[in-house]
Amino acid sequence: QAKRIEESYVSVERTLVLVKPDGVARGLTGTILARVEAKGYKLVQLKLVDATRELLERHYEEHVGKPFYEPLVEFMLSGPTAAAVFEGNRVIEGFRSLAGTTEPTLAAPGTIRGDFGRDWGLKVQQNLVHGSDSPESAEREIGIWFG
Ligand code: IDP
Repeated sequence: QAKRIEESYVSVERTLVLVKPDGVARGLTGTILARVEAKGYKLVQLKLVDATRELLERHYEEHVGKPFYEPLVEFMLSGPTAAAVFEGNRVIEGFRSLAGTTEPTLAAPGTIRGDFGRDWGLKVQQNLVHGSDSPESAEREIGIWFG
């Protein structure tokens, strides 16, 4: 464990954070971004985006064909998304820990999804935020949203 901590100590990364349309519509953009900043990560890019189907097809490439794919894309088309890039040591893992598990009903209290999200019936996809899950995904996703 000590070795792992030492090795990861210098892993400065960037991650793509999205405040999804439910978060923007509920007026939680500032609150959510403030939590990420308060944990100590540096905001390096930020914009509000009306995502297109083409952009979302690229972003959610790995989910094409899954039963939740089409409802997810429809949801992501329903309003603007706040797209941000945060930087810091192990920010990819750090943000995902802050976000909480995918299903907001089960996400731990203290996390973004746990504190502000819940199950809205069939709309499991409404879980407020997205965060890249690896350095490779982060590079790919930042390219998609910021060019
Ligand atoms: P993550 O956002 O927690 O990394 P992923 O498995 O990458 O979760 O799924 C991407 C997004 O797809 C989720 O954030 C959620 O919005 C949606 N999603 C995932 N699984 C389901 C599901 O079973 N039903 C509806 N939506 C889902």
